Amino acid sequence: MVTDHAPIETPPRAPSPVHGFGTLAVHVGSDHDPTTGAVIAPISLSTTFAQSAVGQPIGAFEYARSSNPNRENLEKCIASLEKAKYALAFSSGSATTAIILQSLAAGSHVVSVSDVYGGTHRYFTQVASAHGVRVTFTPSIEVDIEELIMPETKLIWIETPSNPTLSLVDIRAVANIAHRSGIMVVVDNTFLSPYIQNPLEHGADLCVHSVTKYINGHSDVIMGATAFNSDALYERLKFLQNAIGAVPSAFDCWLAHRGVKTLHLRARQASQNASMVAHALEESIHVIAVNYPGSNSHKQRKIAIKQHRDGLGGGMLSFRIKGGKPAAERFCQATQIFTLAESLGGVESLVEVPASMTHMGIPKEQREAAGVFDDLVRLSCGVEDGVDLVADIRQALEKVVVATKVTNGLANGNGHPMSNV
Ligand code: P1T
Repeated sequence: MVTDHAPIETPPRAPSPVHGFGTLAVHVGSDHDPTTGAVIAPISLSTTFAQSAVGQPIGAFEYARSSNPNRENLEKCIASLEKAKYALAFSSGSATTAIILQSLAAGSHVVSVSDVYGGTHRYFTQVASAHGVRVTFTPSIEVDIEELIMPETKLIWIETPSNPTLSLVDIRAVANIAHRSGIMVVVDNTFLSPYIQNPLEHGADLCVHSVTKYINGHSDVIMGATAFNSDALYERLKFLQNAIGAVPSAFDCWLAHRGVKTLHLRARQASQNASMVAHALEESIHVIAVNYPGSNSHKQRKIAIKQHRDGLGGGMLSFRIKGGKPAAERFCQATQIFTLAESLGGVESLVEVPASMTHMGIPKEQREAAGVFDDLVRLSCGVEDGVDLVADIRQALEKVVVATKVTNGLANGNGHPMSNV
């Protein structure tokens, strides 16, 4: 297009660490377009970029698997929010996990917390071994890390809070021990988002996200990312990003970048809602136990206070319902605002039964050792009105109790409904 206008001079908009989270979320990687002044970046669909001479691209880009303007903008933004030097985006959270594991040499050993996302467990137990990486799981990593470390141990994998029991790990305590032996610590920060926790500030070497969840926040993108400070890691992971090619599309990067601009608002609201729901569940006679790191009843509340922004608990919680697996399943069908579905971290509230859904692939014995019983219900609180979510939970609990009474009455064959809840 021929234009009379000279490129618009954009004032320096360099993000600075002195800016707060919301300012960084809105502005980093979001420079005005230098030729049109567009406030929002266009979606760069081109797969390839012209070169003026062989090996001399006109701009900063060559081929879109290697890098793309939208991906670069999003990566810059995620890096700033995780207080990291670098971030790299991948086609899913699972691809991010796979690439970090593949960056290890054959023969390497990994120590992981037992309570991890079912897909992470599946990769560790069924895929990593194929390229010579062995994983040992532990339910109490702060206690037994020293005895689990071997000469071949190269990585410690932590999920804090864990999916789905919301157990916490003291990142600093583990990192101090790991670093003495030159071992890297990875923290999957998906459940809290960078708004509530920045693992690198607590000593982690890499922070991992399923961007699919809070960072994108609108349940319409599958993506993953990792953030870190090491130049050597950047070289290695950037190489693997291109060599393996598990990269997100430009459109998805654009969507996730739009989504992350409101992360601070969504995370605060989701956390406030989860806290209200956790309180209501704790008061209910139909509930055995509630796992919510924002509650004073959480057994590791002190870690939450140390590691989470303002001690916030985040938008995720889980609870054991009285009446076993049937009650858990009925509860998920009885909610009217919470949708029965896998995933989490979107603006809409979701409910699921991990033992039968997201964590079904983990053998029952191992699952239960990590606290994932058949009666465990997981909630992802969205950004709806908290009072409506509480009312929805209460009515669903009541419905389950009535259904349980009727079922038990019939099962007894005595015509007199009996409650075991
Ligand atoms: O779905 P994907 O973007 O590949 O992310 C995988 C992943 C990694 N880490 C954690 C802590 C996760 O929760 C997930 C995905 N979890 C779900 C789909 C779920 O419903 O728990």
